[in-house]
Amino acid sequence: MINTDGNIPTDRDRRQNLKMPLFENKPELNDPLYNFMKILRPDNIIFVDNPDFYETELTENMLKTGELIELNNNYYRNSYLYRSNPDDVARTEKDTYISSREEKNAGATNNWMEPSELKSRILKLIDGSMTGKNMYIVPFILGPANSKYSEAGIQITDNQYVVLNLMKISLVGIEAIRRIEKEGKFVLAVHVTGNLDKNNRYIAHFTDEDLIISVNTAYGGNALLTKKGYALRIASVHARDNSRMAEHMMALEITSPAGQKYGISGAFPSASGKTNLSMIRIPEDMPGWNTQLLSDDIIWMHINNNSLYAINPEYGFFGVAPGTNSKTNPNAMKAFNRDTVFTNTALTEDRKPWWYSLDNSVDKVYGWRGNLTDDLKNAAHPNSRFTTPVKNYPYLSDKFYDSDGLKIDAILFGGRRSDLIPLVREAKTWAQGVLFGAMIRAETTAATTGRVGILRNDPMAMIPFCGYNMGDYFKHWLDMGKLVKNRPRIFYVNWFRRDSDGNFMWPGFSENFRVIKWITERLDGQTNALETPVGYVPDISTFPAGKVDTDTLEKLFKIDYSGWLNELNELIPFFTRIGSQFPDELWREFYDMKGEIEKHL
Ligand code: OXD
Ligand code: MN
Repeated sequence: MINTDGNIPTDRDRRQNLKMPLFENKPELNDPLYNFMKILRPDNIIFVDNPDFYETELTENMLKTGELIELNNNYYRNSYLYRSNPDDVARTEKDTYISSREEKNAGATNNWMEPSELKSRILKLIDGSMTGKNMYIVPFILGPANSKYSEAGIQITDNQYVVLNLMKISLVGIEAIRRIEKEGKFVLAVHVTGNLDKNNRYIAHFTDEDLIISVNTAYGGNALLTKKGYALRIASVHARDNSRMAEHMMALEITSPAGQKYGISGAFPSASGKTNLSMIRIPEDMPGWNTQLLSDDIIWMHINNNSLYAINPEYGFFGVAPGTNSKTNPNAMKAFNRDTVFTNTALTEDRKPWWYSLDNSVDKVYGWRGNLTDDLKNAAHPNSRFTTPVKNYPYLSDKFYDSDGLKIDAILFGGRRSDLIPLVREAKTWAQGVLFGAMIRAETTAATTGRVGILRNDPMAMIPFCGYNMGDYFKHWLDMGKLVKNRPRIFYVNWFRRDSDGNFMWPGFSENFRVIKWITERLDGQTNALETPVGYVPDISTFPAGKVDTDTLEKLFKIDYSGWLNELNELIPFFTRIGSQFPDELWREFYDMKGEIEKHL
């Protein structure tokens, strides 16, 4: 079946029978692909060298089988709805493994299994699993095509939905093969749909071998392996070893009315407003300001000219649909009205994708499982998604295509917290900023399976995504601060404070830009802040608060010392669990902060 001579087919007639080798100049690069072909035994091998061609082809196939539903072309051009298996709708962290050779390199916050044990379990599940099916070989580049900071890899999969989504979120095509040949190495990501058995699901990262295998799931975060699997878990290991950073962050370029530019990045746990912030619209009373998106979810940072620069390893959004509307994120709506695959949203009778907060002018819709329903609140799945190419976004930074990327001046951390955490505060030093990131605890949402609304420790929003020991990761952050001369300043924001009646105290969305403006003033040394044990907080007399009254502002910036002491005490067991690799320097920062808080009690 596998023909080992001949060339790569690139046209329609030859596509169904890929002739190996894929790599002619470095034949040894073919070996891992051969190995998996022998195990998986597909009927056909399809090399996705030309995404435009395959986009049309796969869409046609999936419309014929009913897997895709064509949306109303008057409102959503070239866009489709896909309904997943109801047991496969979110990331499953219990099935996600960091299988490093040594257990201590995975650390206490990751699932670990010895690599040969994990492989033998997986091999039993995937042996012969592509017989009767096509195997798609999808080569990709993560990052700008011309950047030395980008990396290339190959995903293999038997799933057309996965290929279609990969082509929207990653730079797929033949150029990746050329890059891999030049670099002599690549990350291999193997995806097998299997029978979607949720009791035998694995998303396994062999971090010492640049190998990912995902089986019995087709959900985006588990199966689009260019995203969380490679761009975060594997890339965080590469970053650790190369004085770089791979972070679960949005990034945005801001231009002031005077033409001054600022690069801002931000890490927030899943579904805590990261996408909305990356696409923020400026309030109407702030003419002259501009924002342009670099990334909505992931960045890779490197040192350049003594500063930190960020590139975006992705080429598309895989965003949460519910909550998006013309008030919360009008810019996303401009991007996903074409070329988009919606997954598990509801559908209106006139074939538009739908979720409760989008519009309330309907009485019934088709729910995410296909049934006509008037239970509107539950009609879309809470983790339903849109997959849209970044190039559709109207306000994309030109740094997106730049080989060096965007210079980062400020890093934001944050999370959804209804009490205690001020609207914004600034770390006094880089090390204190690292502690800010390590201290993130946020209320959980629907992006992963499990309970919603409980507090979860999620340092740098990386708990589900760090490919190595969290203690070593903190150390890496501290070390990076020592290597970069012009360090970005670090801030912590919380848009989600509520009053005693449960109402939000800060209006959020566009209004968050006022906080960003304050941050730019801090970067320029234009505004004073008050020093507290938990960082600098704004002086409310000069804070650009918009319509929020002074009383509320005072509450938003008040430091509740006994609440903070409690917060720190609750962090101790979590930090302790990380174990001996938790850096002493970070413990010192922590106890300094605790000591300062105690002085106020
Ligand atoms: C995502 C996530 O899908 O963080 O981006 O869960
Ligand atoms: Mn994310």
